[in-house]
Amino acid sequence: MGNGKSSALSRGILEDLKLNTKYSEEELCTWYQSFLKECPSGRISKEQFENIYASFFPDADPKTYAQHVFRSFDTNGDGTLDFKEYIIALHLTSSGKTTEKLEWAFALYDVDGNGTINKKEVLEIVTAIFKMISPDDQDELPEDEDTPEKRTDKIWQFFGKKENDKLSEGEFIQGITENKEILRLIQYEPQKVKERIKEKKH
Ligand SMILES: [Ca+2]
Ligand SMILES: [Ca+2]
Repeated sequence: MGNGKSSALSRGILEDLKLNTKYSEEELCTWYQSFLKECPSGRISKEQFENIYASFFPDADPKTYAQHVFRSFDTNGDGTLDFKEYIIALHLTSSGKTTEKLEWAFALYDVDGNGTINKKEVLEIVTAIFKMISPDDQDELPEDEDTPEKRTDKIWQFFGKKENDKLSEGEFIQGITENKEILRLIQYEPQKVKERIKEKKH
């Protein structure tokens, strides 16, 4: 179905997105036009993505976290986010089903992408999340989770894991589903983050 116009969304991608998200064809086409306005190349670079995060957190350091989030959305690993990856990201973070969100959270924590999560990877993401929490807010955290190390220990214990154990995707999802405390501790978008993004949108 050769489609000569580069500004039109290909039928294949459109059908794929309609199937995997709740968005309508109309919505997708409208977003595609505004996406192209923002990103004429049709791709979001890692730097652009970091800048978006930086604008949400003027007094924190969201760079590391933004890099991890970027990696988890860049499903084909080419170092950019195309429209399809961008829409899937939008879908996951707003209207995705719980299992979809947890699968994404798994991908976020599986830093090296080898299909399992070790304790070092949990520490890496939790550390990145901590950089987005202001010192004042960190002071208010419970004593047994007020540093990335303590919080990681707590998460790891909740999963019933020993120091050098690994977590499979199934264990990760099951653990979180059965224990809401883990969900709170691993939270990819801390509550404060959500509030700020909301404020910013108004
Ligand atoms: Ca990509
Ligand atoms: Ca891993």
